[in-house]
Amino acid sequence: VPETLPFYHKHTVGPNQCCSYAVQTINAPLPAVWSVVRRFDNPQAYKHFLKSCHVINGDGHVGTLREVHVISGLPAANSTERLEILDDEHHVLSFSVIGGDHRLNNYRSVTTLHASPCGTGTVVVESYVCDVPPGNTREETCTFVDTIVRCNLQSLAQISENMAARSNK
Ligand code: A8S
Repeated sequence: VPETLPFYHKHTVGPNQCCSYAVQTINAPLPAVWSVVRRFDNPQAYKHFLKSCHVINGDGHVGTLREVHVISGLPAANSTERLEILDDEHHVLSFSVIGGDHRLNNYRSVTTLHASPCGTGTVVVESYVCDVPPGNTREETCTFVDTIVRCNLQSLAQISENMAARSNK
């Protein structure tokens, strides 16, 4: 594990915030996984709760803003998000939620990719912090966010593994 990992996943957590993380092993080479994750303008490629994304300001570098629209059935409509870290060398992407119609205020996540210690796979670590919304407990909030993050990472795994399988033919 590179020493950048603990650094990037250390969040400052306020008294009314929750914080957690998820880990996903992917049976595909790191460059394939990174090519999907690094596209701040195209999160809906693997985040299936999103139906669209528009870059409102920026060119894909740090500071770029996007607005995502969420599929129906969730307690949210849209979210405005800012790219905080895009590190192509260490494979780190971070964004923060700066507005929108939803209940996850001050959401911030950090995603790091690591070449699997054995074989050609990739390990993805995604940590997050966000406010606990009024009327919910910390546990409820974590459960809600964990569900979204785990679904996203499973879908990322599937897409990357399909890409890797195709390029091996
Ligand atoms: C991500 C992670 C999360 C996205 C959440 C947790 C969100 O886009 C959805 C529902 C909400 O209630 C909040 O990496 C928000 O995108 C799917 C709109 C922010």
